[in-house]
Amino acid sequence: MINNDVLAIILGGGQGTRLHPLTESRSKPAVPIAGKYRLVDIPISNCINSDIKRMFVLTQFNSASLNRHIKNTYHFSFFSSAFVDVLAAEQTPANKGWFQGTADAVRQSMHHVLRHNFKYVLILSGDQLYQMDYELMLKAHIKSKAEISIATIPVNAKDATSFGILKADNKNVITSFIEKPDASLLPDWVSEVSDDMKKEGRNYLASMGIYIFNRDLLIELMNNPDTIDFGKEIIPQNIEHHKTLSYQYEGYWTDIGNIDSFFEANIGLTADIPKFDLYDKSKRIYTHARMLPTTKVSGTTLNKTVIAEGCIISAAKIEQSVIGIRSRIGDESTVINTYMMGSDFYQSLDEVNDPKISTIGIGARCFIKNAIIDKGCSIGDDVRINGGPHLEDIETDSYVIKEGIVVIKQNAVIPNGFVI
Ligand code: ADQ
Ligand code: ADP
Repeated sequence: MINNDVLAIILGGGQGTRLHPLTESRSKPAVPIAGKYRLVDIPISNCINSDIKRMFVLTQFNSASLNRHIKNTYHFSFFSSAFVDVLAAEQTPANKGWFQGTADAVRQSMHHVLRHNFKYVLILSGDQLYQMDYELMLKAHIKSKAEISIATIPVNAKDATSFGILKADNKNVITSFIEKPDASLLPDWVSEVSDDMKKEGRNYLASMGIYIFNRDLLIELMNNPDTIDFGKEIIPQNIEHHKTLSYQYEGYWTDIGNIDSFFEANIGLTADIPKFDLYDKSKRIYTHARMLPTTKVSGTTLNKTVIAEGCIISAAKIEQSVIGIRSRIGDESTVINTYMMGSDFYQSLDEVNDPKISTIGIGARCFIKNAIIDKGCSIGDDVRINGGPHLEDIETDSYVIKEGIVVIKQNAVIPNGFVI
């Protein structure tokens, strides 16, 4: 079993500024997605589905919700070597601060990683939505006798400037690589891609930020403390000296590193046939088994809406929205194009009826459009949140507006009649 030779390292995020305010009080891997999962469930599930069962999650800070989620979710047999370990940036005599970049994060974790037996390290990004069989990539890596492999995907010119762009020869060996090229450089970077991809204008081969390194090479590269990032330094500096394979993937893959793409990826789940398939039992996405009750809906018109377990809904209308676990939505409210994350717990009936305690969820007669509502928010009655490009970016104590998307911060209390 070649998979026993692999150890996965999931890069759980830098300081999380691009996903602010969702990362204000939790680490990025713990950000809730798709109504019931956490970001980290995606790469972990891909690993489990690829039969890779030893994983480290590197994160900048140790959030209670991430640790609780991992501990409550990923139980392996007593006799198995499988594990999911969270490694938070820690101060040691040699390292004084946070991870400076992706390679620095791996470097600072090497003393934990090297305690295990492995031949290959699979390095994964923690903020991407896709389902990929890493075993196929590993087989291609071994067959080609490469020392490094990079998963790659054809992208169009508009997206090319946000990624590492590369060229490969007819044996898929990478011959050149540039991290996030300036648009003026793009004409020189057109890569060989299939006719189907050309027809879609996807002429540039981008790195997906998914790497396989042979153990010895990784140890050697991590010995140089001056390189702090894979995309900016390690990859461009090493393709000439170490055979680097491009493993091309053409399935659905999206980077969800900022609020806009995070919102799009979630709302995308409400499409008739979502590009990210949560209903494929061979590519199951795992998460915490919460034993929640069924969702109760009364008097609501539902259209293109995904609703997680344990919700209590009596809204007038919900359209093109993802409604997360334990959400409450009150009478006559309308929710459109919104991702509501839900709540970590239920309030008791006494709490719900106590006027001194804010009720978690959305109250009565609200209108909510183009919003992300983080966990535990209490939105009063008659609140109007109408997100869209007409709104300017701002930040207040209880919400942030980014590119027209209104993000209500975790546990925020929005009073009756409030208008955004
Ligand atoms: P980016 O996505 O811009 O480009 P980066 O910000 O380094 O790269 O993030 C890669 C992954 O590592 C993300 O999951 C991120 O959250 C995490 N990460 C970032 N800094 C970290 C840190 N200090 N500690 C722990 N985790 C950290 C990269 C490559 C490009 C490639 C794209 C594909 O550099 O070449 O095209 O990924 O998305
Ligand atoms: P998830 O259900 O998304 O996996 P977590 O495991 O992170 O969430 O947290 C759910 C747990 O949060 C609940 O079981 C509950 O114990 C706890 N919790 C957090 N805040 C509160 C609170 N204010 N009151 C009661 N329980 C809380």
